[in-house]
Amino acid sequence: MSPISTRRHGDVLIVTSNNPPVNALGHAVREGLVAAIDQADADEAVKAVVIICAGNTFFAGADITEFGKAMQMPMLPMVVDRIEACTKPVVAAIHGTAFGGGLEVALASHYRVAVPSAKLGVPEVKLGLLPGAGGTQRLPRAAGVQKALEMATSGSPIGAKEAYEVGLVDRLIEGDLEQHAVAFAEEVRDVRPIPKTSERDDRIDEARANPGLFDEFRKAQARKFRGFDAPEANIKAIEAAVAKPYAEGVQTERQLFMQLMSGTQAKAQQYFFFAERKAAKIDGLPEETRARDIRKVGVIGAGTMGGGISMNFLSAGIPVTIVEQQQEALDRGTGVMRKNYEATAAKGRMSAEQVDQAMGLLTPSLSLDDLSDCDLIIEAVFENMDVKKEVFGKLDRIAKPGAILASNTSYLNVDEIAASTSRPQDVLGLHFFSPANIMKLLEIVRGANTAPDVLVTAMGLAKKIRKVAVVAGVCYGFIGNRMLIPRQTQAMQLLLEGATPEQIDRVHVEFGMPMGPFQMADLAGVDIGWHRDPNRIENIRDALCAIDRWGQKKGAGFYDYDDRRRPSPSPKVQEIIDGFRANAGVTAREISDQEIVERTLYTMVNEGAKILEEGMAQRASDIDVVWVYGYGWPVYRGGPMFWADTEGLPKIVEGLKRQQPRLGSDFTISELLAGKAEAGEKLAR
Ligand code: 3H9
Repeated sequence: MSPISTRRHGDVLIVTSNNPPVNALGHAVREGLVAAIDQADADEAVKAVVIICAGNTFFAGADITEFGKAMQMPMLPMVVDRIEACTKPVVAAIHGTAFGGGLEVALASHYRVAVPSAKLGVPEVKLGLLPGAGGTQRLPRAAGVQKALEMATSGSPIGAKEAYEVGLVDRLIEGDLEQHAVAFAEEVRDVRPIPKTSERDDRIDEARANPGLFDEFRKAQARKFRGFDAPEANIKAIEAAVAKPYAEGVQTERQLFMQLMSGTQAKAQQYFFFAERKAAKIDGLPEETRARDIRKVGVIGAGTMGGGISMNFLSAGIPVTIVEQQQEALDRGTGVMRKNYEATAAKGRMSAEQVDQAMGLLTPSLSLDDLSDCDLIIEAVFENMDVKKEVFGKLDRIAKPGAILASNTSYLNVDEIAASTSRPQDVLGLHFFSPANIMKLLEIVRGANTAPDVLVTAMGLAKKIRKVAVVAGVCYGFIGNRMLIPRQTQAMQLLLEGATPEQIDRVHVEFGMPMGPFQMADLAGVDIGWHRDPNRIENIRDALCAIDRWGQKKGAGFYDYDDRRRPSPSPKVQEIIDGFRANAGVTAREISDQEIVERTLYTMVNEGAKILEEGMAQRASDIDVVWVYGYGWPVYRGGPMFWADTEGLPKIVEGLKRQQPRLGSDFTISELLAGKAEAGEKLAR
């Protein structure tokens, strides 16, 4: 049965799409839309058309699952042109998310009405693409060039109210959408000529009067777009809308679309779209598993981590009791939380009332006993097994039956922590990344005894607090930090052999990481995990910490910093490195950028493969989600596992073998990786 149905209301033809879950514009939908418009044209009794969608949303875009397969006619550009060519006025009635191809359908319609909660956007750039069904040509004509540039290059949607203000939506509808859309269609049924977005030039003329617009936009966004192909292609296509007649602009759009579609970046970004959604699925749980009710959360520790974790729940409207040992630390912690909220408000992203509302849900306390009514308790205390065990032992006595007990440990054994309670089935790891109120990633650490409903609850809660969660098994450092270890080890070793912090960081930044290992150490704090004994100097890091070079916060770390926190290479650090090299009897040699890639990135891939082979990640794509959201791995490279596939697994294995003598006696090549390379298989696909 076709997902498109038609019925008449007076002289208006109502065309309804019913293609759950998101009314993607798959083949049957496209075919049905063309047939419906043909029907409207052929039937004299029809004077106007309303296109509307059943379910949660207006068309959320082209059907991404069809990408890369043989194209089936009619293609979307033909469908939208057919809609615009209809001889009866067509009204798009929008609710939910009119995204990508969906917005292109709406733009080709002659009028657009929307409910106030609707969102309109062109997220193609996030899939490494551009709106390829006339969107780059019609959007600037309807919304103006500046707005079109912003929407197309960010992929972020705008709300219906803003869409109305910029001229993208003709009327906001309160009440029943279909009923009002039909009434609107009746109002405009006789208006001639029928307004076609492709024929509008008023907004284009505005832009022509401002020729510097595109280069200014490029310059202002250069940092954000670094490494990505799609934003520039979007800009070029919109530039063509201004510089060329409509039909030629469409051709430019087509060429750029095909170029992007055949590139690796689009494949990586589309892979990642599904990777992110797959991560939410937990393998091996009984289907009937239901989540526990979480109405109140307890957080132990009001430091940076505990405060950040608490803010997630407060922002989602969930009350939090936060516990510290000393009044002063408690006051400091809650003060920082309020300040963070106020900073968000100052940027206009929150109102003063919302700040008060969120903080109003917070109960500061000095006693763990106050956590007895919490449904979930998250411990964010000092990273030390004895301390954690003591806390969990106490919680076991205090927490109500069925409460979930979580540790925010970054490395420690969650099973050992669970064993200090009488209810290991209620215990799991919830590893937030710093700053915890901002970073999207959450590692859910599944202990040997963690109950299925505890996992399901954690996954549901992650969605509620707008995190992307990935399930990890119990191993040192879980997924993300475990893979960081070989990278850090090799980066330090490379310093001894002759590379500089600047060279290693540059290779990582050129690869697309937001920063390299030493820039990251300086930002996070070189002293994290340091033994705090300035007389015990066993490695380069100890030496830096001993002289107070703790990173940006001290104005010096692996780099020197000026008063505006701009880094420069440090002669002092080089002296320290040279000293360690001399002591180790190593002669400095020229290190190639490729060697840095092989020793710091290939070894990460190898560790990822071991994580997979040990079952510590459910799937390769989960590892990629961790690295993109937790550490800024460039999404246009898909993540370390996807990237390894694009490099070619045999090349990775060869590189590792070549470097093996330098990788330390503990280093072994993952059997899974070697096996897949040998068999011509891939890790992530
Ligand atoms: C495009 O339009 C190109 C054109 O310009 C040119 C063509 C020539 N296709 O996210 P959710 C699935 S490019 C296929 O969990 P939510 C999704 O995988 C497209 N499937 O729900 C999931 O499946 P499952 C431009 C899709 O409520 C299920 O739907 N459009 C598509 O949190 C539910 O998704 C976009 O990029 C799709 N287009 O969010 C929009 N979209 O249940 C992409 C979703 O098996 N989509 N699915 O895991 C979104 O942003 C969100 O899905 C949306 C709903 C906001 C719509």
